[in-house]
Amino acid sequence: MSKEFKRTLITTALPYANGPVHIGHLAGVYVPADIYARYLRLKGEEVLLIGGSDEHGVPITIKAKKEGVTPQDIVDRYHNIIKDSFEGLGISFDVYGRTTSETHRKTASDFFRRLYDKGEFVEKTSMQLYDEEAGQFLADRYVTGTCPHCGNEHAYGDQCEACGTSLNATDLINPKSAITGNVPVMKETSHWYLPLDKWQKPLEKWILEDHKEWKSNVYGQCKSWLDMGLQPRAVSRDLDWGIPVPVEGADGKVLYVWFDAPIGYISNTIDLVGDDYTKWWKDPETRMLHFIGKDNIVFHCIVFPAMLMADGSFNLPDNVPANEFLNLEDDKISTSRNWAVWLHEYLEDFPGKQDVLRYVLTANAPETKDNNFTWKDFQARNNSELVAILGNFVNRAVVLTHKYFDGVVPAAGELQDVDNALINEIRKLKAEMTEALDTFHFREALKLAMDMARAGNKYLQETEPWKIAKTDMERTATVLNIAIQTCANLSIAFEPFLPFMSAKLINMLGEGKISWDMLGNFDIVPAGAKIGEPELLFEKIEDAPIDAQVQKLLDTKKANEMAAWKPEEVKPVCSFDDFEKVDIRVGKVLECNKVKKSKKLLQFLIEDGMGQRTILSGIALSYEDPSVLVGKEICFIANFEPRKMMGIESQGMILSAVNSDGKLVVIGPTGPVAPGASVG
Ligand code: B3M
Ligand code: ZN
Repeated sequence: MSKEFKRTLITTALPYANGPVHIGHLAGVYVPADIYARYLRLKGEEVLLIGGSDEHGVPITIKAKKEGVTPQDIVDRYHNIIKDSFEGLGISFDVYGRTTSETHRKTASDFFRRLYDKGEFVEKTSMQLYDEEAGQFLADRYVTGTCPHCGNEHAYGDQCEACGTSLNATDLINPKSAITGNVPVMKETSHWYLPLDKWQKPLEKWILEDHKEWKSNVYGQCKSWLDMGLQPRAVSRDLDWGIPVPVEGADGKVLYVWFDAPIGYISNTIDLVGDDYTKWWKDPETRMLHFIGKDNIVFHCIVFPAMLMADGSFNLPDNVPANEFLNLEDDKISTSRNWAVWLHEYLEDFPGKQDVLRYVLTANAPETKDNNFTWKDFQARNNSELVAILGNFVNRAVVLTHKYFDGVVPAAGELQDVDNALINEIRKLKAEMTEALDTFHFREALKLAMDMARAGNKYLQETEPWKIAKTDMERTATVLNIAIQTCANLSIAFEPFLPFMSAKLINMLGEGKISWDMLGNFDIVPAGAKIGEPELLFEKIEDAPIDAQVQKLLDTKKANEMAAWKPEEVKPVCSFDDFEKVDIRVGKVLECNKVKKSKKLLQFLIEDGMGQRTILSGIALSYEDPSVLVGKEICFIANFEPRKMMGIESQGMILSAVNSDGKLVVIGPTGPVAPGASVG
């Protein structure tokens, strides 16, 4: 932190309310923001965690059109799903608003009008893409085409997801309407532009000189934008879904979603604290942080700050700790391909296991580079870290205290080296954790918290209270007192990460209010206090629920492949005479076996009406058990030139077709036909 601040305003990217949230959103934005907010609250700092749904823009209208419902229906549905699932995971928003609220309409509208009145916009008439069939201008995701920077053929009119470049619809090569698939025409329209070029110098100073401490992925993206030179950006659109441009004669024009959405952070603050919002947005002693994913960097570091600079009365963000992306089972998470773990489904499938997901997503957080989530890793981290290290330590400490002291925390006597070593270790880890949390290194901080539990286990291993209890109750009392204080330390250290576990532990130990200051203390639970019955903090996850999740993903992959499957193109015309040359017959399979030493070949013995013949076919990989074909009637080419393979002569060719899995399926008549019958 470069400056002393009195309070912190934390914003989290407003997810589009066109679908539920998935683990990629969580790992990139919401879990880290929640960890940080909880950490600051533990430190007793004044903090607000602001969230909400982004309910305007083309992603919403496209989804509505697809389903044949109104955009309002879509946002009502998903806003509630998203809000409930965040709550279910313990994301501790102080407010979770929506950009269709009246407060937001007014706040965004007034913001635009202030800038308009100050002459901060340039009104420009230009040629834009227009879909004549749909009767609509095409901007943002209404148009796809080839990215001029990287050649990705599926770039959107506002952004290329392959290279991350932010685009104008007219930049796309070979543009196509996402509504009708038509090639758009050019039509004149006028819009208001925010001249980002005007803010180039102040932005360069603010980011490149004054915020060298920003994460290198964020700083680097900003630098490359600034180096390219900023261009004016349109802040209005020709759409019927959004906040109307508050200027006379602007009928049919709404604010560009990326103009209104970040103002949503302000509106949601107003919804929470009313006029007091100025304290959070305008007092220079307030620090603002934007938690976002890497695809939103330019909007939060360049466009929104330029809007704030143009207004002149708001604070700029102090930091934008953006994350990279999380992949799922080595594949890019995708809403449209349904390749995701959806939060609301996770909460249903794994009730009471919110902390497991929070743990795994933090341990694999894509802080510096893209990272990967796999269900096997999820299971392993639960079983070998949460259960075997953290849960095991707490359970042993609590069970032993019950066993030897009836659950009453014994008083500690004189400390020995081993005791002091543990205390010092926990204090050292606290200092390292604090440093990691202050610099947004949440993975590292979580690892250090787990090291505290590891130190606790090592301590019990070294002191063996179950052995000394046989001879020395005084020493046992000291060891278990320290073990219980270590548990109390864990309830604090883990609170930002695993709030459900922490609440359970605090309750079990009968702790009062906890704070970050107390971390490192060894008198948190007073001697003489009665602690609760031991309760397991985590339970082992067996293979079955994990296999079920993996199967769900395999099913998705299959469904996607089927949807993407297209028949081959029809070959050039074949004359009747040509066709007549091919003698296709029905045969009955008498025997069918794999050919020894060949992976691909099956050997058929066919009854062909005239006798029997052997045919080899390269379909063994598609038939694990070739005997299923015995007795079946199949079609084969009877006059196919005989060929020798693996020392066996093949007298014909079995007909087969490829299914969507790429497997070959043998073709036969649909009713009884005598062997030898001609097909034609
Ligand atoms: N809704 C984009 C997104 O969901 C956008 C973020 C707005 S933050 C003000 O990635
Ligand atoms: Zn690109």
